[in-house]
Amino acid sequence: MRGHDYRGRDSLSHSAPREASAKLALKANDVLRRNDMGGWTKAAPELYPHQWSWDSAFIAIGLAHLDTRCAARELETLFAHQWKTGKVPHIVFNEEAPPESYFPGPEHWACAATSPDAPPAPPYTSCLSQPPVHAIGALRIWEAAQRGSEDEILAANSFLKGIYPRLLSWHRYLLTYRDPERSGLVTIYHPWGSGTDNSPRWDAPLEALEVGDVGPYPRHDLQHVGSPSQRPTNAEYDRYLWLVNLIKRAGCDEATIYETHPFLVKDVLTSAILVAANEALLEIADLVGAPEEEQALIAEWMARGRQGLEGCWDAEFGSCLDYDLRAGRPLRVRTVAGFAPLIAGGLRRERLGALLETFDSTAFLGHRGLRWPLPPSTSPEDPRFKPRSYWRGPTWPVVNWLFWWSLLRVGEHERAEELRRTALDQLAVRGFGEYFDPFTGQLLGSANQSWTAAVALDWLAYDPAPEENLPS
Ligand code: 2M8
Repeated sequence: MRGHDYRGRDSLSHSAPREASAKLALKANDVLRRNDMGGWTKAAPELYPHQWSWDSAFIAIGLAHLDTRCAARELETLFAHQWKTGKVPHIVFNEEAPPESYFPGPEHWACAATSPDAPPAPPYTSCLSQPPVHAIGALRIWEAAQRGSEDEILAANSFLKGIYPRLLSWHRYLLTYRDPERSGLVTIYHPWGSGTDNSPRWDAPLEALEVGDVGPYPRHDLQHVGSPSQRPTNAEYDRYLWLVNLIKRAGCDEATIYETHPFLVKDVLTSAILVAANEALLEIADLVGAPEEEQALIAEWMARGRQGLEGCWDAEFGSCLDYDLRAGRPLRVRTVAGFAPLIAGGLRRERLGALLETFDSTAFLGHRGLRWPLPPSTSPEDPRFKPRSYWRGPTWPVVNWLFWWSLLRVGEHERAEELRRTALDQLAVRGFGEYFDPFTGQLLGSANQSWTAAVALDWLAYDPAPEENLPS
C-alpha cells in the first residue's frame, strides 16, 4: 500500500496548471482552517457542528499535507472517545454547539446514561459507528511525516505507536461484536452507521419496520440546505429515530441489539473499507513492531473480509450486494457500494474486469447524462435513483477519493488519474460541496464541507508521474 508518490508540500500543483491548483489548495486549506475547532474539525460549518468519525479520518488524510501533528491530533481526539468495547462513536458532540444546531444531539442519545461502555463524561457521543477509514488516515500521516523534519518523523512514530492499539481494538470490535457469525462482513443496525444514510440500499429493511411513536422532533438540518429534497424525508427520519429508540431500549448492548433489533444488515461497503483499513493496520503493526500473533490475526481478518465479499457477488448486476439478516435475503439495489470488492482489493483478474465493466457501463460512469464522469451514489438506471437527494444519486467527493485510491492499489493507474483530474475539475468549478447533482453538477447539501476540502488536498499533493519514473 505504501509508496504512492506525493510531492513536497510547497508544490501542490502538478498536473493541473500550476496556478489554478495552487489556488484550489489554498481554498481547501482555508475551509479546513475555518472548520478547525482546536484539536478536531467540524464536518461542516453549520449543518454538521460536531466531530464525525469517518469525516475525521478523511480530514486527517488532507491535514497530513499541511501539518502532520495537527492531522494526528484529529484522530487522537476522536479515539479519546472510544467506547470500552472498542467502538469508535459515529459522532463526538461539540459541547459548545447550541442544542438547536443539530438533531439528534447528546441529550437525545444520552449514551452515558444508557450504556456502561460509553465514555461517562462529556463530550458525549452517539451510540453508532461509521466506516473504519481511520487506519488508512493514520498510515497516511506517518507517510507524510517521512517527507518532513526529523522532529516530525519522531512525532509521527510516537503517534503511530500510541494509536496502533486503539485501532486494533476498533477493528477487533467490528470483527467480533459486529460479526458474531465470523462471516467477514460487518453488520450495521442503523443506516447512519453505514455513512450512506438514505441510500436505497436500506429501503427494504426500513420499509419492513413497524414504526412506533417517535413524538414531534425538529429538522434543524433543513435550515442549512437549499431545499428539503436534498435531505432524507420525514418518513425516513421517523424510521431513523425509531431505530435510535430501540437501540437505547437495548441499553446499546451489542448482544441485545443482535437478538432483538429489527434492522440488521451486512454492509458490503463498510466491510470492504475494513479490509483496506486492515491492510493499512498490518503495515502499521509492522512499523511499530507489534507481535507476530497480532500481525497474523490482522492478515486473517483481511482474508475473511475478502472471502465474505466474494459471497455477496451478484453476477447479474456485476457488483456485490448487501445482505438483510432479518429478511434473509440480499438487497438488490444498484449503488456505489456494489463496487466494494474494488476497495477491499486482492481481486482475481476476472473479478476486477467484471467490476470495471460495470463501473464504465451506462449504469454508472458511462451514463450519457452525467455532467462529469464521476460515479453517482445510486445508479441512474435504478428505479430509486434521485439526482438531488443525498445518497440516492448525487456524486460524493469522498466516494470518488475511495475509488481513486482503490484503483491505484489495484494497478489501474490511468483510470485513477482520469478520476482524480475529473474530481478536481468538479471542485474547481463548483467549490467544496458535500455532494453534487450528477446531471447538472450543482453543489448540494453543505458548502465548505471539511472532508471534501481534505480529499482535494490529497489529490492536489499527488504526483502521478514522479520524476524518477520519467525517461531522461
Ligand atoms: C451525514 O450523516 C449525518 C448523520 O450521521 C446526518 O445526515 O445528519 C452522512 O453523509 C455521513 O456519512 C457523514 O459522516 C455526516 C457528516 O458529514 O453527514
